[in-house]
Amino acid sequence: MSAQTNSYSGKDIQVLEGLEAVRKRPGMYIGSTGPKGLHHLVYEVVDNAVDEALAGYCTAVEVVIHADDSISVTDNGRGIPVEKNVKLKKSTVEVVLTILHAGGKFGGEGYKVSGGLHGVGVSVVNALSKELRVEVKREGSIWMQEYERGKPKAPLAAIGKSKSTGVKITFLPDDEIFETSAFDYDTLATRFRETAFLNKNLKITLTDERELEPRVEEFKYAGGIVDFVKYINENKETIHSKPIYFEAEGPEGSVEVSLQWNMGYSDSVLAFANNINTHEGGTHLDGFKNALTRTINDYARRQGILKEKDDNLSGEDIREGLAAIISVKLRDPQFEGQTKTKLGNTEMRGLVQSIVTQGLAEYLEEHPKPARLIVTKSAQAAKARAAARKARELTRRKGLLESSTLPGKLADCSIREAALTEVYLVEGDSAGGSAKQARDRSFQAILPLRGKILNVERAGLSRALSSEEIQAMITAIGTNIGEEFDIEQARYHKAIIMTDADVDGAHIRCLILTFFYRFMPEMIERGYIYIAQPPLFKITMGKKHEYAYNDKQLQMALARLPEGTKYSLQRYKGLGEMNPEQLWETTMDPSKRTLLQVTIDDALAAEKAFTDLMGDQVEPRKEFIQRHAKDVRFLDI
Ligand code: 0RA
Repeated sequence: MSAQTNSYSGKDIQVLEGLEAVRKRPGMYIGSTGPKGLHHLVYEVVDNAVDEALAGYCTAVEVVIHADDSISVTDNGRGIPVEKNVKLKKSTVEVVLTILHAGGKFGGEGYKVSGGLHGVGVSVVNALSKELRVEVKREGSIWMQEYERGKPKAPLAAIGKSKSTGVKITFLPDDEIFETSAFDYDTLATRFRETAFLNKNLKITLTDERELEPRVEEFKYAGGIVDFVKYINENKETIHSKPIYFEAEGPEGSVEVSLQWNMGYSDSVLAFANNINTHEGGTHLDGFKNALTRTINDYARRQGILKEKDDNLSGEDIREGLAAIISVKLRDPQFEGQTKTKLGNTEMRGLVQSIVTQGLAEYLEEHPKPARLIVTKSAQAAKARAAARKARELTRRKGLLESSTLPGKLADCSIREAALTEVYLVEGDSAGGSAKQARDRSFQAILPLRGKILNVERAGLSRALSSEEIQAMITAIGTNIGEEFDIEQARYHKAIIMTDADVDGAHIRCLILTFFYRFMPEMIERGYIYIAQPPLFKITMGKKHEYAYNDKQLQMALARLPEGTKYSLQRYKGLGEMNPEQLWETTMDPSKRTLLQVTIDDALAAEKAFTDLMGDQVEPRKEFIQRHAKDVRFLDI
């Protein structure tokens, strides 16, 4: 991205709204006050730094999760202007941090929304933080100001000298606002990895100081979205060794596309607009799909691989096994759709379509070997799809997927109102048995799943459907799948995955998430999928007891004990070790339990972890186990 040369001063900031509204209705600004909203605070600040990178001024962003779950974000951008805003009689820094939408980037210059749920601005983060400290390096000095729940403690003041520029924002989310304070390392890492892929050469580091030994990861990709595609196809057998890449810039904005086919059955086509993952698609994705289908069919006919009498290959067949990233940047993105993640700008359809048509046609001409493989694979996919359709019709005729024949293993609940009910997908029959005894049968259903359910990624659709466990899940949930999927038929609005806290459990959780991601993505998009959080430890002190859900909680609980107190410690290796009362009390009672709501990004990460595990290579499997080493200590070796 080329640097913008316009200068900027305090008076340009427009004044829109105060912060009271944000504290009153936080959900309106950050979506929720649960874990999702909590993490959005970090994204909002990081996205401001990424905006600086997009404008050509920032090369590095550092994110630190501190021991108390406060967050620091440091960048080396231009810094926030420090001079007094004449009208408002305060520094521009204070204006940016206390007035809604005062990002100062609405002049029509640059790409203004790089991300953030609603691109609401750092003032929202300030409003929802118990404490916030901003440090700005600019004009030769270091400037500092502190806030409490959005209110400045004192005006901006110089506290030292510096020749460089940049911003450091440290904030502690307000526990009066948020239901939870714990940041999830993997959620943040996944997001920053994605941001780094989308912004070639931008370095993002993530440090977790909550561990005894701080964990640090650096995300920086010289290949940008080409590296993203390689990452998706890592550990998969690919059809051509190098991802295809093309880019173009026009008055409409800029487009980058990278794609590579693998030997698998499913596609991973991700479209972004100004770094926002447009889950609902939109004009850029339409343009891509149109061009892909047309270009491959044209080529297949010209080469005589498709005969005159043959039907065209369908888009779906062509996209089988395709990993692709489409990233567009535009000045005034219009986000539409239920979750505001569908790009509406019509000019993008034509731009993407013409670039992909031209780039792909050229690639096919110049690379006849992979070109032929790609077309042959699509033709095979078409055949397999026809066979799968037949298999599905057969299965349906047998009534296997109808909700009228609920699986025998399902212990259903008595209430029929889906919005009020939940189903626990439980690993293993013994834990399933405990869960059945523990549950509140009026609204909680239990479906025990035996061992490892079928690998839906590798098995084609028709084989997956012949798995008893998969059939049980589909019929219990009631929505059907694929083209027949109907969210209105969902029998529960919560499907809660409950697995052991060990490597096998993590593996099975990945499998179930992959299943939802591939067969029922809308269940995830609607927020219907959750992960149960069983405790890892029970601390018993005489007649009293307490549970700990992670190492940190255990340490804190032990530290709280009065000196000399005798206690015993039980480590849970699996759900089966808890009796029904314990299971209810710790994991199933809605008034006490914590559930993690699954996002599409989580599912994507799960699928990735999953292919790593299932691949033929040993290295990624070893890595997964090392990453889950905490759980591995429970393995009986
Ligand atoms: C207002 C105006 C300008 C930059 C920023 C705000 C800014 C905000 C944040 C938040 C985190 N890091 C940031 N870096 C910059 C433009 C400054 C100019 O024109 O010099």
